Amino acid sequence: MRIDVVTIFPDYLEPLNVSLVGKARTAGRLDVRVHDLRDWAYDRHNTVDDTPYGGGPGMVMKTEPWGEALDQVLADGYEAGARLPALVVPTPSGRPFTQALAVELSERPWLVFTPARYEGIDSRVAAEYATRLPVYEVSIGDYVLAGGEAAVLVVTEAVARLLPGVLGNAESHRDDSFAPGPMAHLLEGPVLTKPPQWRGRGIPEVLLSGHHGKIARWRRDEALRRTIAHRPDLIAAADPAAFDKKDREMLSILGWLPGPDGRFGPNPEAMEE
Ligand code: JB8
Repeated sequence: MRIDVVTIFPDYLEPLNVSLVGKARTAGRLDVRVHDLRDWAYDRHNTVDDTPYGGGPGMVMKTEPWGEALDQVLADGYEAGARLPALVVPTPSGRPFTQALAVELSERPWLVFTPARYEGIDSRVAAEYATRLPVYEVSIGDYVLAGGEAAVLVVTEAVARLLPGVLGNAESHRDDSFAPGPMAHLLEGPVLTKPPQWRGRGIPEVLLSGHHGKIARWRRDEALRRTIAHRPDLIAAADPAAFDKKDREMLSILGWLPGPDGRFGPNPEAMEE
């Protein structure tokens, strides 16, 4: 996969040289190019922003530097043999970035990221390139950053670990929370390692038993408990067929029952104070 990033803070993308993404690059699975947007701002001050039409606070990134930068980055990529580019535009008003979208992006050969600063990029830029390329406007969550660079790091890491040959067989994607599979609707429960006693805290007996069936059941119950506590929306949205008899017993203990449509929700009886 090829990734281009156009930014006014190229240094912000240094973490792409480290850890899993850095290794994917040195292993030849990922070709990352970071570009300085100001290289395409031709006035004396390399201006990339201006005041918003219609008034209001803040500044908006100008069309021309982005247009010149993207035309050049796309032309250079094509020249190097890259094909089927997709634009990825981080913005708090984008579609939510999910594991499903990470999988979709990981199947593309070439991603061009356009992280903005200020109040974002003049909307005509995305509209213009959307006539030629797939454009993904994505939000990594319901909070406000000062710019899109951190979102590029997030999306790139989520995508890179899905590329063939990057993770290795030991860490399969099958058991990832949010990936299709048995953990699709569940958060992971607790994880524990040695020493067996730490500051008076031990290890649940079942994990030392060697009984694989009981261990799997314990993990599943703890996953259900954590999901009800932190992300009840995941249980409420899940196809009830995802929950077996033992899951249903645990959900009932946690005060969750199937409603008229079969989906699980909090038992109003059990919800008193
Ligand atoms: C200017 O919160 B965010 C985000 C915030 C931003 C820009 C991009 C993304 C650009 N502010 O995901």
